[in-house]
Amino acid sequence: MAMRGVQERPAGLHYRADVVGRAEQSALLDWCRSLETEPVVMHGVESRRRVRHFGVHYDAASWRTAPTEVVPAELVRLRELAAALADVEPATLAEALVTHYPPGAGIGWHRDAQAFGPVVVGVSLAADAVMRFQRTAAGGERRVFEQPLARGSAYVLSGAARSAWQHSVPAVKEERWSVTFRQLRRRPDASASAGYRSDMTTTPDDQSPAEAFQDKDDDKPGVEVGMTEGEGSTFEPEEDPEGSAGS
Ligand SMILES: O=C(O)CCC(=O)C(=O)O
Repeated sequence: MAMRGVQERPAGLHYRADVVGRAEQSALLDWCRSLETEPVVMHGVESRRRVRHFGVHYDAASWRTAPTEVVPAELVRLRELAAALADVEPATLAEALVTHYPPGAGIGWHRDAQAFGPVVVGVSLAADAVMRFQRTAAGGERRVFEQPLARGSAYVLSGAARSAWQHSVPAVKEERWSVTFRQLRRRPDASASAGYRSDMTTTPDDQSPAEAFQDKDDDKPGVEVGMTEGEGSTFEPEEDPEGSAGS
């Protein structure tokens, strides 16, 4: 079903097909399928999609980040590709989020949490999908866009696509995996290891030795208005005219 609204390509959205070749996709998928994953739990409800965090764990209920196991060797080349597309240093992509969408799973309208930096790169594996975008323009007009995400492709969300537009992935028909790389605006919140802040309102003073992050003073708790069931995502509970909220 076509989205209702005025078509506008989000500024800062970049898409590149065939970033990952077939053989590499196949090896990555074998590895992804071997991972233990967990559902995203929001308000006690488990999402249908399942996730595994590397580098940084993000808790959708508390909005807190915490250091977790390092980005593994299997994702290093993918992170380099992602970084090249986004024109950032690979090491700044501190979080790698592996997401499994079984048939029927998707992700609802959201913007990624403000704990994460201004650039998000996502790689699609196993099945084609569509990423939908929406924003409300001056005067209340709805602007929309649909970006097909072919298997093996990558997208970059930066600028307005990252900060002003919401995105969602409608329920997939076939099993899909994605790997999302994100920067941090600051070091992780939770005190999973010595020196990490456990209070989101504290000014960072001792940076994580392991993680690069961008220290921006516009990252304030309370700016986020609610969370989707989506991992690593900030949900703005606007009406969903497409009825396509995620799993
Ligand atoms: O699966 C994707 O490509 C999108 C994931 C996403 O939007 C998120 O995890 O916040």
